[in-house]
Amino acid sequence: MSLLMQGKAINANATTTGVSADTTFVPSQAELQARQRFNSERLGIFIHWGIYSLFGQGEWFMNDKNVNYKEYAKAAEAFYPHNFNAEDWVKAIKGSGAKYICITTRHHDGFSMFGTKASPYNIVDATPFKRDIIKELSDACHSQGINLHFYYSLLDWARQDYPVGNTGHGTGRIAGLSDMGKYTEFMKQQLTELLSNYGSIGAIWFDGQWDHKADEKGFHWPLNELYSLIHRLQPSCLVANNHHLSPIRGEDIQNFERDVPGENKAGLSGQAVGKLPLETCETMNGSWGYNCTDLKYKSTTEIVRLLARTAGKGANLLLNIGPQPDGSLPEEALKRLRELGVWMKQYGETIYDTEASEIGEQSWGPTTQRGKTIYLHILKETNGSIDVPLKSKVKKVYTFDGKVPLKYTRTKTGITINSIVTPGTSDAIVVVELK
Ligand code: FHN
Repeated sequence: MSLLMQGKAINANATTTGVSADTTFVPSQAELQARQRFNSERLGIFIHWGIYSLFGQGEWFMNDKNVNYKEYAKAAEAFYPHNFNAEDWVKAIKGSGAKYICITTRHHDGFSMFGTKASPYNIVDATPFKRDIIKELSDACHSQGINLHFYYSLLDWARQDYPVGNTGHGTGRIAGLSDMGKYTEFMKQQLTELLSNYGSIGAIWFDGQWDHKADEKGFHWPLNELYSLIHRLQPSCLVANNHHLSPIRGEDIQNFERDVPGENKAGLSGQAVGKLPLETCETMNGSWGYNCTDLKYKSTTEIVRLLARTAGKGANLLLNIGPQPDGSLPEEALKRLRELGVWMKQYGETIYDTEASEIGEQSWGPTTQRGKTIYLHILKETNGSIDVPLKSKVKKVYTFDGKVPLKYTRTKTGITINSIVTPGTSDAIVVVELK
């Protein structure tokens, strides 16, 4: 078990003991269709926004600096994001080619970014801003036609009824006051609100299960109750749980944090890749919540390459932005959204609604496939030719740009494509049509 201070996660053992999963669960037709829709989308934008943005040190500030929850709550009294404009956010995000937005409705700090009757500690009742930004965002998403997902933290550093786990030890909660039954009712009330007051929701994205050890005695995450509530309230709402374990019944998406499925460079994704729709989440710079010292944004080329690599694994990329305390998206993020949009307009056909191809990822780059068309995403310099292992018979090979036919020769294991020019672009795409 390891605590990553930047990855901000406890990596639990690969067991689901301690979790009440419904072993009889069978996904409904609506859910299966929603999985299909999700699986075709390939690009989503993650938003980590809360009162923590005021401190400019990321969403784990409260834990990292051992801030007492009563002191931390004073930030709510100063939260007035006067530049927040949901329509503008959605327009900029849609412009990137993203098909969905996933926003933090309540992160580990326990502050609800929506108007909830379950606790006064929320954006409507506890800030001078008084506006339900989740309502405004959901209205904008529905009117502009982009799917909306809700991030929801299972753990809470501010509530007494949440049993103290691996994190949040310095936030002033008194261990003896925990009451998991009461906390479960609180979560159920909030999830009911989230799925009743904001129209159709594409997915609930849970996080924080790793706060309690998988084999902890006497502790049970009530996942069965939460998942069945979600499926009952909105049958087409998907369930994702970023627990860094293999998915359990009732879940619709397998999540990978900061890693392409099958890789485990960040140390949170050792689980085997399963059959559910896959999603990789990654930051645009290095932080989830707004961090005023983190200006190390990935270049658009790096993002495009990551997108091609995740699509090559049959996964979606959920790319994160941490909005500023004034409610605007950082200029560096907006720039990348615009540039990504230009790329997606031209090359989206090779990404959306594709699957992992029979070729897989090669030394020169990943591959995607739709029907009998395979897209080779050449990301690395080549010496004028590439080897493509392939069992199927080839009809034609050509460049995606300009549809220029390319010569190829048969080899024992597939084909070698000649006269490959690797331009200085993010991704040189070659199309292979199969017979
Ligand atoms: O602790 C969180 C972190 O703040 C952030 O929300 C990421 C996003 O995947 N998930 C958690 C760590 O697993």
